[in-house]
Amino acid sequence: MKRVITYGTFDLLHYGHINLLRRAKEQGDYLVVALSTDEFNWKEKHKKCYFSYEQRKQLLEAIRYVDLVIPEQNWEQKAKDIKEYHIDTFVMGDDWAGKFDFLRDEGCEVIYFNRTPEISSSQIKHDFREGISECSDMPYPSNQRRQKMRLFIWGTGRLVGKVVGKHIDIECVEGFIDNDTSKKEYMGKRVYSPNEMLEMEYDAICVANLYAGEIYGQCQSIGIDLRKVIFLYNNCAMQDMNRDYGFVETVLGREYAEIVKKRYHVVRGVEADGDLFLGEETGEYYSNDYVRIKSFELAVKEIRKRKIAGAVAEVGVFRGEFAQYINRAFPDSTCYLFDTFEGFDANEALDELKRGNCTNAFVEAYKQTNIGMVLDKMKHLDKIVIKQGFFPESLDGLEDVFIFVSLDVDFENSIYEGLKYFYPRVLEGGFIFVHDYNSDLAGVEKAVDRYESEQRVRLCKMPLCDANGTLVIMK
Ligand code: C2G
Repeated sequence: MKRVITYGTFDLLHYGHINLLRRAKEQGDYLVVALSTDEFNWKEKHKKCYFSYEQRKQLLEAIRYVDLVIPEQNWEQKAKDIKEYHIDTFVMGDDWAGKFDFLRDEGCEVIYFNRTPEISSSQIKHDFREGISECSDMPYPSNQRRQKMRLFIWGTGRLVGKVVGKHIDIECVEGFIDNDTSKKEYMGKRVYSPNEMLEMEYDAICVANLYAGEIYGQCQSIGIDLRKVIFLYNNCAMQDMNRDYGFVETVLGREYAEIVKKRYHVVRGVEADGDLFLGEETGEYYSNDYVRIKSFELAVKEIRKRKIAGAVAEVGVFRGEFAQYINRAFPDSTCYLFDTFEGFDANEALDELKRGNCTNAFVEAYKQTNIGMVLDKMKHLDKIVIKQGFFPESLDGLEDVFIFVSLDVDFENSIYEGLKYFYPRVLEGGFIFVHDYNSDLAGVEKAVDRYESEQRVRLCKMPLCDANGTLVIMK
């Protein structure tokens, strides 16, 4: 018996899916369909299905080509499934062409079939939203209907050249929009002012310039329907302004929609996926400290490029929110975690309170931690060395060389002692992140200034715009 497998969401089951399943079954005698669970779809594909997993499973099981439906819960399960279900052939639509070739190493044939053109679950949702239907009295086949989509491009500058002709054919463009009313015609099409658009019928407006923020506000104030506006660039800092990627995909197609989706991040990280840290799940703390963690990820990339080896450390671990990323980024490095794990040194805290560098509430809050809570967050436990106590006494004669250190001890004296011990021991190409340098914890910046003047060194410094004003020191 020849066994075949394929994977998918199969939401709003349509003839494109059926074509795929039919051709998949033709490859063998037994077809397994790995159906994306609702959680997997939401977390990994940012897709909200119309039908639940159980409903989609019920529909698939009613199809005569399908012999077994199993859950798809993560991207990595394919190799295991092939073994577990003794699969001979893996099949996908060619929008995934090349993505799963590695499965051939499992001794499995990999086939990509042409997608059935222009139909997709997101297209169906869009059409129903717009009251368009395949069997309407208008005899347009859906691809012509797309060309009948009244699509406008906002912008007449250099970025338009990167979009039109490459991702959107000019014959699909009804016209252009520009605030510069002196522009009347562009690429052979009429140029409208934003206010003129209020009199126009439009299905989609693609903003192809770097003024997403201003244009978003302008649409809001003059009454352009933001549900139909797609920001192709610069679509925002932390929150993607494009609201419905089903609509974006309908207008732009899946491939270009994916490109646009990856553009919105503050920092184009290693994978520019925004919600992954070095390609892995990030955990809920991530979005609270996005810029520091994403900057750290880029520092990790630089350290790895330099191929330097050494230990890593954090002084001032608290609950391990940042230390977890350090440990994950350097799985081969000893990771020293310095903290009392019971709160600040009472004398130093008293001193900082007197100097007005912090408040009682601040001091109290930092007692809420313990070693177990920290270790629970660590991925490479075997690399963790707990150094409990007050710094620098907790060094306890430690000698090592470092490639990354995080100093997050909030108070002047501890930061100063941290720089004094670690800076000379960080290898060239290594980094120190000093947390709270630009914050209301005034002792931190004083410590750095004091270290530079007393040690007569000029540090290579780069302040970050993250939540707590981290200072990056490069060696
Ligand atoms: N498909 C097709 N023609 C269409 C639409 C979809 O051939 N008009 C194919 C897709 O290429 C895919 C399968 O039908 O092979 C299921 O499509 P989706 O539900 O969109 O699958 P997707 O969300 O891309 O999930 O791990 C792989 C993913 O789970 C695939």
